[in-house]
Amino acid sequence: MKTQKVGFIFDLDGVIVDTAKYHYLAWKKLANELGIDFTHEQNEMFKGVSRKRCLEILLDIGGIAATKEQFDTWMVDKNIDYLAYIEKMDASEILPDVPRILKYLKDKGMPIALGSASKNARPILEKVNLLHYFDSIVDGNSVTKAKPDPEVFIMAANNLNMSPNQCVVFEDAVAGIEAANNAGMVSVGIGHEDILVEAKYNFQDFTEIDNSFLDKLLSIEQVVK
Ligand code: B16
Ligand code: MG
Repeated sequence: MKTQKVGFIFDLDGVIVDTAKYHYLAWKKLANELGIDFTHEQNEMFKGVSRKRCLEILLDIGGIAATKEQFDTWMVDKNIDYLAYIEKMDASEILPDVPRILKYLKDKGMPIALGSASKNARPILEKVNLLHYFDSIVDGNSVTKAKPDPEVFIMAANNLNMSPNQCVVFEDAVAGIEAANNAGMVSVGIGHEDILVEAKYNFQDFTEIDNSFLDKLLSIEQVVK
């Protein structure tokens, strides 16, 4: 099969590792301190969303009006708790078959980037020992606009020297799939297809992605539309 160079952009939380459970525990602790109940269902709204936006949503849920100082303090408090969980992470927390996919693409010489809303993306990739696969890291420290704005993925494509229509994005959040589509990239949803309805392709997880699907993405007719 004829192959071309394709840029592969991975989201972090929910795609490479399940850090949502740690975000949840840290947000729940803060919520409870503020007298707010915070459920797993509500945590769904936080996936792929920036830390600042998460706190705004949480305060809305609790009907709490915060001063700027309180807001900033709570952002820091939440992150300190979250980082305590991250500190204990290791390679056992990588989601199934992610290393297989990264290795396959790397061996084929494909450029690989991270496109995440998290400001903690780099230390997490270091902790789970996957940082070396990535040619570029675009994260919450680099972007000004949150998904579904395509900024994060466009920046990743630029860093990889690829045009958007030569890039594939793996995402678990609705806003992330929208961002990939808005960027003019091929979106691959990782998660429930009834939630990620806008994704061009959908898989429950990476164990469902075989080499022939990756090869299909590497064939000129399939990727560039
Ligand atoms: P941080 P992703 C996102 O990661 C998480 O899904 C979201 O829940 C979190 O609020 C956001 O990162 C910011 O994370 O507090 O570490 O900066 O899915 O975009 O990789
Ligand atoms: Mg995600």
